[in-house]
Amino acid sequence: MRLVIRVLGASLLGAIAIFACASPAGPPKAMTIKGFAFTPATIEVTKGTVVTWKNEDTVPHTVTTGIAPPTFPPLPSGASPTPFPSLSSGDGKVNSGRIEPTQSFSFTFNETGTFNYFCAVHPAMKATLTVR
Ligand SMILES: [Cu+2]
Repeated sequence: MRLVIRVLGASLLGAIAIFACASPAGPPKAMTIKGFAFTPATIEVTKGTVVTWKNEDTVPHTVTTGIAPPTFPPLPSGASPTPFPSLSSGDGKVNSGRIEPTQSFSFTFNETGTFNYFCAVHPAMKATLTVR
C-alpha cells in the first residue's frame, strides 16, 4: 500500500512538472523605476508573463499604456508646481494609478503586441514592452 501511494505521489509530481513546463509564460519580470526612468526601457516577454515594476524613486510614478500627453515646459526656478496637469489614463489597457515610493505594481500580459507606456505624472518617462 505504501508503495502504491509513493508511485501515485511521484506520478502526480511528474504531471505537475509537465503542466508547469507547458505553460508559455516566461519567468516573472522585475522592472525598476528609478531616476525618473523605466529600466530596462525596452523589454520583450512571452504571453502570460507577470511584469512587476518597483518604484525606487522618492516620488510617485505610474505605468500607463498609450500615447504620452505632450510634456509641459519646465517651470521657472522657484515656481510652484501647481496647478498640476491632470493625469492621463492612457489607452486603458494598463493603468497602475499612483505607485508610491518603495511600492510595486504587477500586471499579467495575456495579450500579444507592443505596449508603449509612460508615467502619467511625468509624461517624458516612456518605455516599450513587447509581448510575443
Ligand atoms: Cu513619474
